[in-house]
Amino acid sequence: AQLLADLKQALPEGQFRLHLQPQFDAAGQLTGAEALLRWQHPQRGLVAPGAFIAVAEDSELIVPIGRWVLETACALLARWQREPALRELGLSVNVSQRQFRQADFVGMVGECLAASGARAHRLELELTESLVLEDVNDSIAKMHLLRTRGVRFAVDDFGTGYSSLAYLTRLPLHRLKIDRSFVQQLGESHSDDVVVQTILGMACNLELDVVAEGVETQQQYDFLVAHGCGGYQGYLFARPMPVEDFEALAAGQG
Ligand code: G
Ligand code: G
Ligand code: MN
Ligand code: NA
Repeated sequence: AQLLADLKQALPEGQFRLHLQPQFDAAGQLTGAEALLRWQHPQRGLVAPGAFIAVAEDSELIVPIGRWVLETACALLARWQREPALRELGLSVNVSQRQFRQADFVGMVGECLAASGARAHRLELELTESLVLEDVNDSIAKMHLLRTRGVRFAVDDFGTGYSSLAYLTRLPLHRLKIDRSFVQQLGESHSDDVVVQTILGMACNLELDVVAEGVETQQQYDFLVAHGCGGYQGYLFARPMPVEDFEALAAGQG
């Protein structure tokens, strides 16, 4: 209850931050980042979303919070457009189920893009399989509308859902993000090796890009490179970091 009361204050008090976790291609080039929400709590310090996203979702606070995340991400993209070292980078934003089901979700994203001047194709929205499947027709309709504007979509935590694969071909997708639970034991667990190789093969056939999440070891990375994975995110490369640190990293790479 105290958490909920504090959470209600967090947005008007300006206590939210975005941290960015870098993403790389197979050649080690920085390609962009995933935006990860953090709450700078006045007493508790920096709080990770695991501790409050569910509460925000249950209370519908996730709707204004999710809007703040998108506005902030679009403002960042617009600023990056003016910097040679940053202009090619993409930014991925997590979307919650309740936020996505809002009747005006498509319009809200459009407003964030228009107000900021961000180029839509630099923005990627991450949807989980379970979010998409919970109402496939609504999902497909909204995704197509946004896709028409240029916005890209990734399926987050891919492989953890119990979906039929048929739906994948009906969605205007750009990337699959291989869930880190499959990446963790690559090279040690035969079944995880098979799952990851299968996802990579399927993505190739469907002409989708892939990002492996939670890459922590050289062994995992070597396996993924050997099997043709194109995108990488994980502690082996970089942890989520404040925006300034990410921009410094990008400037150093460029
Ligand atoms: O670093 P990590 O603890 O940031 O994130 C934990 C979980 O919180 C992840 O599943 C991630 O998808 C989710 N998450 C992080 N940022 C956001 C956000 O801005 N919106 C939503 N809906 N979920 C987020
Ligand atoms: O569920 P989603 O994929 O949106 O959330 C990403 C989550 O994964 C964040 O909490 C982020 O901090 C975490 N994460 C990113 N890289 C790694 C990693 O290499 N190992 C672990 N254990 N977690 C990671
Ligand atoms: Mn994600
Ligand atoms: Na994920």
